Amino acid sequence: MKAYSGYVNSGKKPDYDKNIIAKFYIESKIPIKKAASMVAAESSVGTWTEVHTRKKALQELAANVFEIKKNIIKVEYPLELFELGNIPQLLSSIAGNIFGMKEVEKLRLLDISFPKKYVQSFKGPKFGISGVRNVLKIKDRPLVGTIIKPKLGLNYKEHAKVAYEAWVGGIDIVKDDENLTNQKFNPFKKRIAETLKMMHKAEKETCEKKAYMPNITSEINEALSRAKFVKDNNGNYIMIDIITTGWAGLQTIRNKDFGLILHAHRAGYAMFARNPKHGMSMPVIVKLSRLIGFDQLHIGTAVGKMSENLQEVLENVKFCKEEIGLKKIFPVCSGGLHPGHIPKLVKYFGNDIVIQAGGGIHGHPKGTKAGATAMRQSVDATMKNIPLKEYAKTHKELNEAIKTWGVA
Ligand code: CAP
Ligand code: MG
Repeated sequence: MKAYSGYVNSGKKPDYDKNIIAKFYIESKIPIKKAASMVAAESSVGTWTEVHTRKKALQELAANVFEIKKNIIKVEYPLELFELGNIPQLLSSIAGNIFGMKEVEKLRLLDISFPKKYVQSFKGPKFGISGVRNVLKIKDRPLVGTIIKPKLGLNYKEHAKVAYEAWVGGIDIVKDDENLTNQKFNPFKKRIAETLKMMHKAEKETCEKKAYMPNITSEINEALSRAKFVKDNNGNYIMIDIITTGWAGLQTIRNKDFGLILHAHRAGYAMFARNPKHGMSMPVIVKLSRLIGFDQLHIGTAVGKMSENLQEVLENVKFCKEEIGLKKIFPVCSGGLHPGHIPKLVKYFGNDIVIQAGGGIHGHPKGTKAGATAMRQSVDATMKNIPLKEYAKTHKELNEAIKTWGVA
């Protein structure tokens, strides 16, 4: 092994039970085998030139490229390279310098598989799908949520009132939008206190459990104190923008173990996840979020306003639920959705999903409460296998929604 060479050995069988295995897409002007060796070297123990300080022992810590199939490479990383329980360090290795190397023109981290010992060094989801269903007392139908719109600008009383309308209309979960935190026009503490008051009022009137996801995104100590405020005010969820908060911050929040359901908003993920030939795939973000311990995560819709196609969203859903020694987490479908989308979403992704609509509820011709009712009616029709247009004949709010946006 010299400088960047000698990190490719397809004869060495990987040990998936013991080590971390990463799968990359790679493009380079130099031969792929050489570029792959550079990636494995730079992301484990190597650098561009031989160093006299190299010890023989380094051999055991060196990453190994064990498979090259056209532009797809698989690299085995000895687990000892990593600090257990430390996501930032993991990513500084296998999602760090290698993305900026001159010779490596395109690189995408497609998937990572973790051995049990690494998975067990994280808290993982506290609730997961079954735990969230227990809290909300919703046995098997999809959960329905809304995002208060307009995303910014309402004052805290208006915010709470819109939330109340959505809850009494039939929505289970109300969330803050990704860029609403603690602005002058809607201070965090006033919003949370007032909106939780409205939530408890709606629960009494509907005899249904309701949920509110306040957005605590901010400098991490402030985020922690906001989470504590939600807990002290009998909240049941918190929502965090995971990309702008950063992986270290997410671990801090989870490790505090507030006993609140954690909802992961992924605003900004597309900066590095959207280009199919460069960056980090959404499945990797799903796995990292599960390791850290989120209970719910936005994963796309395939039918709404965001860019992912059906194949991509199905893969994201698969990684929310695959058996990796952690609780399964709720895939959240959101973005450009309305009541007419629900049958297709359930057909594609099953009942264990959270379906959220912002404009698709608050844009209903008869307002928020009717929009919420239309969403619930669409879920009810889907659960009874009744075509929406049929069900709409006897459910006016759904009928008005279909007239406005149609059935997908
Ligand atoms: C949806 C939303 C969500 C997006 C995020 C928005 O509002 O509140 O942030 O769903 O996208 O601000 O766009 P609408 P993703 O229902 O009015 O579209 O879930 O793909 O991360
Ligand atoms: Mg939003």
